[in-house]
Amino acid sequence: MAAPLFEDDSKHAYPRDYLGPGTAILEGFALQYEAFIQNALLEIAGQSPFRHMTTPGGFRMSVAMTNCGALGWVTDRKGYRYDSLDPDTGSPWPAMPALFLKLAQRSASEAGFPEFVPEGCLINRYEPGAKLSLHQDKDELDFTAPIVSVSFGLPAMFLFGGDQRSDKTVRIPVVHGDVLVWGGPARMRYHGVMPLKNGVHPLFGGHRYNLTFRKAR
Ligand code: MD3
Ligand code: FE
Repeated sequence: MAAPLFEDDSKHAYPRDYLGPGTAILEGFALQYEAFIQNALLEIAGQSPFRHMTTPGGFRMSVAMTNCGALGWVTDRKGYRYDSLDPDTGSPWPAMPALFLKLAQRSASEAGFPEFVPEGCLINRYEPGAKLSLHQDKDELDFTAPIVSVSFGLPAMFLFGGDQRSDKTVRIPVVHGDVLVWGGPARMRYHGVMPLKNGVHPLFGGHRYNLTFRKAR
């Protein structure tokens, strides 16, 4: 870890490529969008409510999900895939708000991916105890595009591994307003989220929200 520029930078300012080539941790980068995003999430969930999907193996996911944009990520007994329709409503997913796209593209540019055009945004809602086991994101057809991850609400501990499930993992604390970008050589790295701890966030209450912007095809 590089020396901090200022005394009180010690908890912040990760150096470039801290987690390896193709990664970027943009601390607080989404803070200026918090009010807009809070409102947008209410509108999106009003059209396509958060739901606990089922894995192909038959397990109920502890994380509740919805999507916005042209393509949404879904899972059920038939498998993982992207779909232009919400299976619960039979309608297209809510449109991606212009500011979501702007935030995603600004983030990707900061991380060295200026061409990024996401087609969908998967929205994960964590309640205390909810977690995401170590996995790779491999349901997209284009691995040259990065994934942009934006976190709001309660803090979480992120697990970041290598290209093999058995590679050692590091823990990265992620808080309200943080943006993480994974592309290029980092795109297929295993990752997960530790069980969420209890708490109350002033804006988002007892939940954590994570938005992942993806180019699906
Ligand atoms: C590292 N969500 O929805 S994205 C997911 O906090 C997911 O809910 C996380 O993992 C969450 O699939 C945050 C983190 C992420 C996404 C893609 C990656 C990390 C990645 C691709 C390669 C390496
Ligand atoms: Fe993932």
